[in-house]
Amino acid sequence: MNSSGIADYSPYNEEYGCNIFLHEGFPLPPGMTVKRVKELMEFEVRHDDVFIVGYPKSGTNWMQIAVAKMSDSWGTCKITDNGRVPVLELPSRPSLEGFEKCVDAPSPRLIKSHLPLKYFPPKRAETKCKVIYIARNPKDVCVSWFNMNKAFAPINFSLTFAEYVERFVQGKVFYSSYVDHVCDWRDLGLDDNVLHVTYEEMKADVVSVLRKITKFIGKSESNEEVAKIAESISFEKIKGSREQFNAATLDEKVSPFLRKGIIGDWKNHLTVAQNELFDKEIVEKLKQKDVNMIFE
Ligand code: PPS
Repeated sequence: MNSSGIADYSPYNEEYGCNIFLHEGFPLPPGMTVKRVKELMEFEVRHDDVFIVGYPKSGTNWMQIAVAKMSDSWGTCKITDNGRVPVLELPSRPSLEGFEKCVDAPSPRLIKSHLPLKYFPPKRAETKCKVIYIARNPKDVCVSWFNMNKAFAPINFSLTFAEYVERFVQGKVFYSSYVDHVCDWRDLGLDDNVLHVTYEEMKADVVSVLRKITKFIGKSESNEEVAKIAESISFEKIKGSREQFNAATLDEKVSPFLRKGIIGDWKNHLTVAQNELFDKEIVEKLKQKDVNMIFE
């Protein structure tokens, strides 16, 4: 293990342009291991667990801060050093609460994950646990994630934006294909205890989304309390309290973790050709599955 906590057994991979852990060819973040995958397959999901799940850079931290504020009794937040929500699949390290904190935590647990359905603990389906799945349009996700990869020194990221876009549309990035991630989770609905929300909905009307969530997780927040939470998690407010975020050690001079927080930043980055590639390889495939995203 090197000083960053990134495992040495996730070596640099030329094709991916960074350190990466490939599980039977499937790209997972460095720090994950064969042992961790096995642990996830056996992870004891509890009936009162609430999971926040989303492809990276979809607004999962924003969501976790909101949901954490909906109750004082989340066991996971209590046992973390600073009340943050642990990330299921990642190893705990000084800058990030991970798997070990999830296992140890008393109920009810609030847990975050970026895992695609096929790596998510299968015991989910046997319990009444709840999953809030947050999706964000893939063009903004790609821009946001490129910037985070650049700022995360331990992964030795070496790609230009153009090279990253090519890999993103092919699913050759951490957690693999955006389309598969969103569509596989989208196959599950309220009957499976999965609530779907989007980053763009949160931007348009955060109060409505939070009301939907309180109902879903069975909290009886008043309209006034929901409005108060909404106000306290605005981009400007939480940018000023970075410690609430469970994010890896980033060189924030390269790119801040709370970067822009807007819809449509992709327009400042994608060329016409790259935009067409996105439309062909991602947007069309999503539409075929009835998944329509908001891009501006
Ligand atoms: S991570 O690292 O994968 O867990 O990132 P995640 O938290 O899922 O997504 C990070 C992006 O969400 C933006 N963000 C917000 N946008 C609007 N309002 C609020 N309150 C907010 N909080 C976080 C964050 O800035 C990242 O997007 P970009 O486009 O990079 O700014």
